[in-house]
Amino acid sequence: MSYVDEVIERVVRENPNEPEFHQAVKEVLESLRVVVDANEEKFRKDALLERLVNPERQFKFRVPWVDDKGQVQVNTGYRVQFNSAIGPYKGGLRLHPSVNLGIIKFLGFEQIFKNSLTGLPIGGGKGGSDFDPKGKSDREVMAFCQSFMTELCKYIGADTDVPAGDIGTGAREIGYMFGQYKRIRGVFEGVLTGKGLTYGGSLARTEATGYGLLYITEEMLKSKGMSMEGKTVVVSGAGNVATYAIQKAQQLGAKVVTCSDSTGWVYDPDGIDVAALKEIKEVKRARLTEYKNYRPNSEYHEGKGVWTVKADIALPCATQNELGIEDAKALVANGVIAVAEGANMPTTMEATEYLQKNGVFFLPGKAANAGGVATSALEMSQNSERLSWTFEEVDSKLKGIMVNIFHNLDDAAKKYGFEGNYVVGANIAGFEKVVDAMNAQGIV
Ligand code: NDP
Ligand code: 2IT
Repeated sequence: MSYVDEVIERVVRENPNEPEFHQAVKEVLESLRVVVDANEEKFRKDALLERLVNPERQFKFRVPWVDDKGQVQVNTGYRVQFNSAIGPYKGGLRLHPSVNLGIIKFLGFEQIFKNSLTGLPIGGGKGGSDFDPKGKSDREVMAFCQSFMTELCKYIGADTDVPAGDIGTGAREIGYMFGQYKRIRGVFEGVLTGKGLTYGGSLARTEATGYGLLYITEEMLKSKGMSMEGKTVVVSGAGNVATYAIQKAQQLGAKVVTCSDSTGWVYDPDGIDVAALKEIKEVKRARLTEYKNYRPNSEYHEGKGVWTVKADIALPCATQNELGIEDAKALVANGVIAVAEGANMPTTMEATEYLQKNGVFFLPGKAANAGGVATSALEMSQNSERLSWTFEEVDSKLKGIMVNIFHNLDDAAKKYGFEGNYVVGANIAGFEKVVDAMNAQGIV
């Protein structure tokens, strides 16, 4: 049996009930086959792949907090410190009822390669909790965040592990967590990114993931003699990534006709109104059912459906495995040109293969959504030098990073004989730097 197959089998056996983690490992290792086969003897002897798929350490902890009725609630917190070969652990904190260890491990594993692709010195990590911020008062969210950080603060620090936002963790949650960290540890340092602008946050971090997604998509289209100008776009999600992806797509001259949340989706033939979306989601924290009040010409539908709308470009920006084989078939039948992942692993493996086989340009999340964590690393730099850069400075660095990522994965795909396969390109390009650093640092 090949080394890759052996390690995949072992991961499945040793990590039962973690299907998302299996999926992420399979996708990466399958596309590394060509590199692993060429170095099989050395990699085997060093157990390189076994070390890569085992987190350096992981924490699971109790998070008790008191709700507004005086009732004690108990959630579970996680932080997985996956790989620190190229820098301190870096990755978001997800707050969503679906969170479990397997989900955090899949996200942490992806983060290793994503962070490597940014070209910045950040290792891979991820954390979160099964706490659901939806429907909670600000005080309840604060109580949860303080309890969560009371435990998490033992394991993180500006030079060891720097968490940030993800699903359910935005500016409000980061603020409460930062306050509690400072209170307990007594240090004002860049221990979290995505902070508010008045206490060490970076301009353009809020926009970075969505903007970065469009910068890399535009660069890919440019390499094919095309651009976003005049394209019709379907987006899923209505959170941080989706909102700023829609905004930048519109700035580049495209028309975005959909967005979605966990209960339904909107079709707006005149193009999504970003100001309305922000008011509904960021200010009122309400459902997309409200969108019709702002845009009477739009339609609201319950359930899933954005991938059935005819479009040139599809940008999944909500959550994992939200774009399956039937969705891929619908997109292809409607003539989609490109799919770029704003979310982490939103496309199933079967759907990815179907899109690629049908000539759709496919940009995987670990490259396409790397603008968020890249800008987090820029926030760390600003915190270290105790300065803040202008919006234009950060945005132009972000753009440069995304353009570079595209060419790195395009070149890696070509070098190994997989021209146009950006999944293989991204995994190999991300892997090469991490492996070089792991080899240099000995068996650790
Ligand atoms: P938000 O919490 O801001 O928004 C998430 C959006 O997706 C919401 O509209 C939410 O619906 C919807 N959603 C979440 N879970 C589900 C689900 N199970 N089924 C259907 N819809 C769902 O998160 P972000 O925008 O930050 O994150 C979106 C994706 O992007 C995630 O995969 C995240 O890991 C990834 N990502 C985020 C980065 C960042 O900087 N924030 C960086 C790189 C990747 P509702 O409004 O109903 O809650
Ligand atoms: O998935 C991701 O890259 C993020 N949620 C952002 C991580 C970060 O450290 O900014």
